[in-house]
Amino acid sequence: MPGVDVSERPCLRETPTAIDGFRLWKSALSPDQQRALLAEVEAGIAAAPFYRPTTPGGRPFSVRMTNFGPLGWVSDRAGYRYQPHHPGTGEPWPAIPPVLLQLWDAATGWLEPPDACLVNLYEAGARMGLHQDRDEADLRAPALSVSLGDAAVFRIGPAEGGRTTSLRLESGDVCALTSAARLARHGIDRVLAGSSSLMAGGGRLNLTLRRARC
Ligand code: MD6
Ligand code: FE
Repeated sequence: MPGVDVSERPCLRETPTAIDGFRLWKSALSPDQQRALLAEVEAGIAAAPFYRPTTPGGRPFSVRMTNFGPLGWVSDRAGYRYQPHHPGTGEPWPAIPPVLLQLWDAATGWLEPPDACLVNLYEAGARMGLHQDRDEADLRAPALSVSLGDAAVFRIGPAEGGRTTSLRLESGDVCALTSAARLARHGIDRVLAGSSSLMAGGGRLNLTLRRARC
């Protein structure tokens, strides 16, 4: 994209939250950085198209998914797991965009880079039920996510269940589940259609970076 330096460091000012270990950086990516990242995601999905996974019980997810990086999170009748290839094409996943590796460094300080980047596409009506991210080998490593496109209502609560809190995740926001919140239950209740003009045709993308293997 002309005039946009995708290697420019994201501007990280942490927004305090009331949840121990849940970290939030509102507007971490500028509009130019969001457009540049979107262009990189679009290049990646040309090689690794979005597909609709099913739960182990056989129910289709309302989001479509793909992955970047050495490992990708997949779900089907055989269960949840990380694997090195796209289930549809059989090809390795595309590389994680460098700006996301920089963001991981800058935001988390975790020494090992992420080896998996799940890409979720929310089209009209898509949501994500409350879940825990727990398929990773070392649950001390953080999980960091970037939101692009339409805003979403994100819900988060304790690992053991109980009271949840809702907050809005908007385009360019970055959040992380770390330490005491690494196993927090979280999900997306709804996406606010028309709230962003980043993606032609609307919708929301969420990119979640994780360390799947030690
Ligand atoms: C989403 N996010 O924002 C779903 N997981 O579409 C997640 O599931 C998530 O935001 C781990 C860490 C941060 C997240
Ligand atoms: Fe998650």
